[in-house]
Amino acid sequence: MSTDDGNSGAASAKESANSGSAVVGIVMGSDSDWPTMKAAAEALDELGIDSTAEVVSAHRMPEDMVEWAKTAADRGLRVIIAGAGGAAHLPGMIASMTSLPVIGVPVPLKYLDGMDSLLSIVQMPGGVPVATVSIGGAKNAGLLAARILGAGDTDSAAQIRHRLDEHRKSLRQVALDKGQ
Ligand code: RP5
Repeated sequence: MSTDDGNSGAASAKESANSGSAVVGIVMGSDSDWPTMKAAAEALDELGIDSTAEVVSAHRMPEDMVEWAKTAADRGLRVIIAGAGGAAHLPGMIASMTSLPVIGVPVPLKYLDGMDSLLSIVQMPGGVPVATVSIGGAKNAGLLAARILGAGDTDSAAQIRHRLDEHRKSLRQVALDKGQ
């Protein structure tokens, strides 16, 4: 999936998603979330994992959200990354309608520095889990999705684990470079 710097990224990503090869579904409440959420797509791209990105607002298009969530597994998705800001109900609502793992990304908005998004996403009632990353932590959401996909017993899971191993090793050099 290609990514760009503009807010149109989610829309163009949606077109590329229709190939049917995506195993990670990235969903967000607004195109304005894309500058934050694209880091998840980039992390997955670097690991060779196909993803799709779409705008599906919990509040502005609830019927679309229900359809998207209920059909996610049948469309081939295996992990969902859901990002939203403010009254961020999207990840929890998605998790209530699928048994796929859902990773929530609190998107920071102009007011409250993303604390509202974080608390909306992280405080799920028992029984409906959402794995919440840090405020704006879309990169880690992508990496966590990869770890979930890499936990299986298949050859493709082993390949993902190998790429994640290489990525982890590369972090040492990143730390050393930052110290210079
Ligand atoms: C949320 O409202 C979206 O996830 C977004 O973070 C926020 C603002 O949306 P826009 O007004 O920018 O479309 O539902």
